[in-house]
Amino acid sequence: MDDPYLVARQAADALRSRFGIPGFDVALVLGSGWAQAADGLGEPIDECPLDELPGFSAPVVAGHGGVLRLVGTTSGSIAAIFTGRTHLYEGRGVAPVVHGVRTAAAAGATTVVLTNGCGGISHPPGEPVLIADHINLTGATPLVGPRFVDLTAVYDPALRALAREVDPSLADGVYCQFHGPSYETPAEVAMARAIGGTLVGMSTALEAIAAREAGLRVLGISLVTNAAAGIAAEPLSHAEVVEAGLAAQPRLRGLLAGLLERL
Ligand code: 8IG
Repeated sequence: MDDPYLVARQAADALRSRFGIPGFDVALVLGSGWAQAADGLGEPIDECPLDELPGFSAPVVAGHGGVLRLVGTTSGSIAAIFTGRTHLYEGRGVAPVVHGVRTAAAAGATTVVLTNGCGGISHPPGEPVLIADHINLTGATPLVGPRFVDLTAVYDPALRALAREVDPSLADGVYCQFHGPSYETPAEVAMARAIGGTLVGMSTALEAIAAREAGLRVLGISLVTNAAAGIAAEPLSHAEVVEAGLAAQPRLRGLLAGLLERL
């Protein structure tokens, strides 16, 4: 990708002219298991395939959509819902992974809600978990050069409090981002636990870093779709991922609806 910040501004400009809006306020990125929960949220404004915007490509994972949907919220803001994301394991590099976040910032957004489906170390499948902090185990970063971004409070404490107004029983988690696409070995999960991780996944941390660089407020919410490897007796399957996502829909929907009313 050319200068990724420039491409993000181009994508934001393309959005503005395509939708005839000055920008949007909130970006919501939907991970595995979240698409249905976000269906019909807010007042629909417009949508377009992501790959028709500069710098975006079509998604590769079944169950990850590839649409940017604009909706109006009851608080009067405009939310942009990204129904899919690019993952590091696709091999296109880090810039495409964080392009949505940078585009949101260039389009005037102040807040990004990053959701994902992940493996649970100390949370059961079907549980949504507020990300309190992350550990970036990818060996990658979206930042190049002397960009010494402070990551003391990546996941905004005020936004986390807001999420708990909506759903007071939300647990806190520490999300470990692995490169993927293979799931972890049991030894890797044991390592993640030993260093303080409670969730394992393949997204979110790199996007959160780029979001903080751009000055966005970040909220991260994981849906535990499976026990991490070695935590439960059975091996992992994609079917299990899909099933746990379905069972959690009502709770996720309530959470997203409540958040959109407040952001
Ligand atoms: I859904 O168990 C989902 N995504 N790394 N590990 C990792 N990513 C995941 C997992 C998991 N489940």
